[in-house]
Amino acid sequence: MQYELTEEQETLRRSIRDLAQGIIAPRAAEIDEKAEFPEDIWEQLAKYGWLSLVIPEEYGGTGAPVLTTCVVIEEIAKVCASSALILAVHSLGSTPITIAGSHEQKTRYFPRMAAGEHLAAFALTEPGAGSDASALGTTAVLDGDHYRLNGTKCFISNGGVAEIYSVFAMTSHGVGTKGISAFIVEKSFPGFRIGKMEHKMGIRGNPTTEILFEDCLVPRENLLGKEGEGFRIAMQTLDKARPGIGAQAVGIAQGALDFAASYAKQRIQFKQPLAALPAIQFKLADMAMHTEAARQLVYKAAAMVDKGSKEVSKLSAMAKCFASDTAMWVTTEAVQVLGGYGYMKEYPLERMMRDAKITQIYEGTNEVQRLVIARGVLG
Ligand code: COS
Repeated sequence: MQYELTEEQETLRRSIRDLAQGIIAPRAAEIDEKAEFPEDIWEQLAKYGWLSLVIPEEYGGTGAPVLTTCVVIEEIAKVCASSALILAVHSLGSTPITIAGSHEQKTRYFPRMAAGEHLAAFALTEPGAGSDASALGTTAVLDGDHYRLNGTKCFISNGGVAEIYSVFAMTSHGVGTKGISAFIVEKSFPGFRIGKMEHKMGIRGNPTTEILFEDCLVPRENLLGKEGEGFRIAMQTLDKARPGIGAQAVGIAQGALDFAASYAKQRIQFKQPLAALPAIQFKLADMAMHTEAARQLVYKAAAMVDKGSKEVSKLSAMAKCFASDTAMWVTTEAVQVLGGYGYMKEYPLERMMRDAKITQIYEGTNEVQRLVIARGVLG
């Protein structure tokens, strides 16, 4: 079964493509070079409603299907993976509230997130809890009307620029993952501090930071769901969000393929365009084949999330893993098509190759994805 987009999704694709090509593409190299968060692009995404896609309609959002969000992320990532992350992480950070938030919590937080005024982030990872997401050291102790949070989160995308954080912390010990709870934490809460800013290989236009909780006071009403439900909320969130990273990877791969193909038509070697050489044609053909296969898997996983399929953990993991491995391979091949020029910062391919690498690592390493897929296969 092929995942064809609806007329509306195709229209949205054309519309975000115009914004991506016209406004984001010319900024991409500079954003990477300066490692600056593109406030101007955040503004554009907010102004034209792209950040509302991931917020339910009844709370001021568009409530778009995950598949639509994937198409939008893909188009932005074709030209700038960092800019695509603004939406991908807004989606990741808001999903725990969509899944487990009460009507009051949604009424309070969603309208400004839909307007793009408040960005969201997802704070699960810690220095000692990466792939082993249940080994959290951050604690949350109930103290009157507040929980008191202490601990350190790391590698938080949208760190510092987000206003709202979905945070996971231990509320009881000795009961494994059942001791983890989820909270909505505002940047302005007392005891919340942004720590070290990371210097990264790629996605340099998105701030990746530590978050420190130093007796951070979180109102009791900001607990998401019930105590002990945090791990399930985190895993369900990742199931829904991973196709978005797959979409980012597909966008990076397509952007690299498009650039390499157009270069190959112009670059003359051996008295003919590179594109006339079978060695280059075969490379481009393989790159196109893998990219299209990854796109179909991402669209299928997204459609399955939208349908609420039971297979969603396995399919989301497949989509994220396959698409990110594809992006890494395609961008490496694209650099090769350009030869020495591909290695130079004057061309966008070395940036795309660096950006592709993180898609194999974040939102669960591809080793974790293979573990999840194997569990799905073996039952
Ligand atoms: N949906 C709902 N519940 C889930 C779930 C899912 N996708 N995955 C696991 N659970 C539940 C299990 O059913 C189990 O519940 P019970 O105790 O009631 O049976 C509980 O959660 C623990 O599950 P499990 O035993 O599988 O946990 P593990 O510690 O083995 O962890 C992995 C499994 C490795 C898959 C998990 O830690 C993980 O996804 N790690 C990567 C984290 C990640 O992606 N980090 C990226 C940073 S966030 S950008």
